Amino acid sequence: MNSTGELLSQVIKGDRKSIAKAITLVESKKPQDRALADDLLNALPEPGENTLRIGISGPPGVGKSTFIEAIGQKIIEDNNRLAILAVDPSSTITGGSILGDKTRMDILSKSDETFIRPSPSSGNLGGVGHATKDSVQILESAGFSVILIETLGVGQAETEVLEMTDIYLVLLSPGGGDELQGIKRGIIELADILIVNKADGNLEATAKSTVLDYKNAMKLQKPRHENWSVPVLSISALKSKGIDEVWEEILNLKNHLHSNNIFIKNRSSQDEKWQKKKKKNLIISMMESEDEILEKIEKKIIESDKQLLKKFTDWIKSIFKSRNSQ
Ligand SMILES: Nc1nc2c(ncn2[C@@H]2O[C@H](COP(=O)(O)OP(=O)(O)OP(=O)(O)O)[C@@H](O)[C@H]2O)c(=O)[nH]1
Ligand SMILES: [Mg+2]
Repeated sequence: MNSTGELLSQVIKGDRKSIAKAITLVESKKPQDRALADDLLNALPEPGENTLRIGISGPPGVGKSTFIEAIGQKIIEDNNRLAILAVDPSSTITGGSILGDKTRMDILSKSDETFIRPSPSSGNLGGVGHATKDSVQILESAGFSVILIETLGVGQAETEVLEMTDIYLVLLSPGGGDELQGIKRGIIELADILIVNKADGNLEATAKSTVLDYKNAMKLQKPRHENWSVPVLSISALKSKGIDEVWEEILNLKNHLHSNNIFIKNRSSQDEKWQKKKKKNLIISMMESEDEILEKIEKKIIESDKQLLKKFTDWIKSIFKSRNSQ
């Protein structure tokens, strides 16, 4: 059996080391790994519809990891195997993974039913890696039924996570408008469930009034899914308060998406976009890795029309120049 086949069978058996190895392989940008990664991805079983992919977004320090630790335990109690992709923006600097989250997810990191994958965000602000959706597919093949993806609600991250999840949660702090919380207005419009965290101690009353503010704001807004009005809940992730209610709303929405055929439509349009994006990235990385590509085009492909060739080459060069100067 070739090495990809062996790796795949270990992944399907749920072997943790092999799952980690497979994710590292699809994250790799080395050309020799890319071919193996494609083999692996093509050989993975078709993802089933009975899994749930949940995006968790919110400003830095709002309590996303603490919330995952709390709701993760509920998810496991409900007979799920749970995988967490936590993309850590600070690891961009060290290139490594997180220590903080290991301690913030103390119980989950010791659970046999949980797999936590902290990924460096590779300079991608907000932190969704180029391989996050492929990693989800690997995790589902390994038998994980709920996948949580933690990201910052900044930059491109929110739309990228939206394009690879079934349900999108946004966490907010008590008090302060969106601007004060350092997040874009847009992120609230994308939320399926809004959660005001840290409703404990002397922030509890502020959290309650923040919930009312957001409930009022949501009334003016068209929900992302037909006949789904976005619940606004207050919780304390630290004290595990209100967590059951969040899980209940997640399951309500899951049923709503399934019974209205939205779930499957959403997934297939996401797959289509992902494939397109991967092809585009492949072309760009080929162009970038192959220094002489423009000369090759010049010599081999468009030899017949020198004028056209010059225009084409200048155009490509100008694109790269403007990209590099941004
Ligand atoms: N009082 C209170 N503090 C909380 C709560 N949830 C999280 N915190 C605290 O807020 C700080 C940040 O929590 P994290 O869970 O790391 O927040 P995060 O959103 O994952 O942070 P980043 O990943 O760095 O963006 C920690 O000191 C937590 O203990 C809560 O419900 N109540
Ligand atoms: Mg975190």
